[in-house]
Amino acid sequence: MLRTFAARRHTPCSLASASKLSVGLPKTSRLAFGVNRGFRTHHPVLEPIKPFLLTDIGEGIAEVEVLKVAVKEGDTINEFDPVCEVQSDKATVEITSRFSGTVKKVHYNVGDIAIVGKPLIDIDTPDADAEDIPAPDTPTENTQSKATPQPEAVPSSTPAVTVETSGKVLATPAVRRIARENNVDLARVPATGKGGRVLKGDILRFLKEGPTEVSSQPDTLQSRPQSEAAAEDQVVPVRGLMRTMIKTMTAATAVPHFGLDEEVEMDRLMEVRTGLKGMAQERSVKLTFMPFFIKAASLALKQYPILNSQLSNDQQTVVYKGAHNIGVAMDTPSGLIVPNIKDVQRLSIMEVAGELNRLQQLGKEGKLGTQDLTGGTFTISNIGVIGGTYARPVVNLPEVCIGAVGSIRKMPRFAEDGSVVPRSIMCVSWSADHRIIDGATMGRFSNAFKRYLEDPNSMLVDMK
Ligand code: CO6
Repeated sequence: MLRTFAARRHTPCSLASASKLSVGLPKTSRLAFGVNRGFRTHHPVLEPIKPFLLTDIGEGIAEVEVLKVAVKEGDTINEFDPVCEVQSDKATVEITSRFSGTVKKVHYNVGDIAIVGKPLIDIDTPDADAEDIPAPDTPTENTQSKATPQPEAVPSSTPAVTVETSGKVLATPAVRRIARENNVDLARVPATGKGGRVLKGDILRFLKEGPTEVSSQPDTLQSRPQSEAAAEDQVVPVRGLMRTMIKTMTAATAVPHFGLDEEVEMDRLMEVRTGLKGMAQERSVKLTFMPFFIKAASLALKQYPILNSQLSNDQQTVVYKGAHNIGVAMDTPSGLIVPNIKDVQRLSIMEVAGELNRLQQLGKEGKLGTQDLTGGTFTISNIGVIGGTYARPVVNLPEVCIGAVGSIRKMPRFAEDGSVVPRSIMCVSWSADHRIIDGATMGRFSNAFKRYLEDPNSMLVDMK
C-alpha cells in the first residue's frame, strides 16, 4: 500500500507540512450589538468574554487534530501568542491569538479533534480596541508577494490567516502592514516567533534598534509513536498522518486497480548519472536517479496523456491535466508525504533535481507547504532507496496512475548472443485506475518509460 494523502477532497497530497496559520476572532464576535425586543440599537456593547473560534482554514477542512495546547485557564495571553497547534489533512498549523486578555476556558486537550466553527478557548478581553486589528491575508502560500494592500476591515466570516511555506517569511497581516508602511523587508527582521515567525515585537524592535542577532529553531513534528515494543498490548489513538492515510486509502479502495510490473536495465543510466554528477555538484545540485525517472515519466505521459488525467466525481468526464505535476513519495521524519514537482514537462533533468532537492530539504525540516503538497497529477515512489524489489502501490486520488521502483540489483541476464551477463536491474510496478485506464495503455506507457531509462540519449530527442 502506498501511504499517500488527499489534500482536498480530490487532490492528492499529504500533510506533515509546517504551514502556520494564525486564526483570529471574527471581528463581529468582538462586539455584541444590543438587541431590544427586535429593536436593534446602534450602540455596540463590549462583551468581555469571547469564544475564540476555530475559523474556516480553507480547503474544505471541517476538523483538525489538536497537537499542542499552549495556554491554560487563568493565563494572560497577548496578541500573537500561540494558542495551540493543530493538524489538518494538509498541514500542521499554529493558531495564535489576535487579542490580549485572560484565558477563561480551554475547550480542547491534546489529541482531541477540534471542529471548525467551534470555540477553542474563551478569552476575557479587556476593553482594548479590537477595531485596530488589520485585515487578514487570505490563506495563500505567498502572502508577501501580493501587490495590493489588504483591506483594513475583518470580515466576520474570514479568519486571520498567515501561512508560512518554503522560503517565505511567516508573519501576521498586522506585522506585514507595519513592514509595508515602514518600507521594511520582512526577511531582514530577526524573528523570535515559533517556526521563524516575525512577531509584532520583532518588527517594532527592528524599527527602533535596527537588526539584532536572534536564533530561532524551526519546530519539527514527530507524529510517529516513539514507544519501545511492549510485551503487553498497547492501544494508541489513530492520529496524525495515520488518520489521513486511513481516509485517503479507504477512498482509494473504491477504485478498481490493476498492476503491471516491468524490469528496467539501469546500466547505461548509471553511467550517464556518474558522468553528470560533477556538473550537478558545480550547480550545487544532488543528482540521483529520481530526476531521470520523473523526466522519463513526463515524456511518456506526453504520449499517453490519459495517465495524467482525472475522472470527475460524477464519472461523466475525464480531465486531461495540462501540467505534469509529478508527486514523489517521500519518507520524512514526520512520516510519508507526497509533495509534487510542478510542470515537469517544462523542466530539464537538472531543474527537476533542483526541485527534488528543495522538496526533500523542506520535507526533512517539516516545512512543506500546501503549494508543494497539492495539485499532483501522477506519482512515483522510490521504495528502492529503502529496500524492496517489487511493490503494489495504490493510486493517489484523484490521480489515475502511480509507479513504484525497487532497488537496483545486479542480476544475471541473457545478452543477445545468448551469453549470460551481469546487468543492473530495477523493477518498476505500476498501478492504475482500471475504470479509465486499460492494460494496453499502461503497457505502452511502461515500454516508453523503460526505453527512456535504458537509453537515456533517447530522452534528448523528445525533450523540449
Ligand atoms: N536503488 C538503488 N539505489 C538508489 C535507488 C534505487 N532504487 N534510488 C536511489 N538510490 C540511491 C541514490 O542514487 C542515492 O545514491 P548516491 O547519489 O550515490 O548518494 C542514494 O540512493 C540516496 O538517494 P536519496 O534518497 O537521497 O534521493 P533519491 O532522489 O533517490 O530519492 C526520495 C528521493 C525522496 C524518493 C527518497 O529519499 C525517499 O524518501 N524514498 C522513500 C519513499 C517511500 O517511502 N516510498 C514508499 C511509499 S509506499 O511505495 C510504497 C507501494 C509501497 C511500498
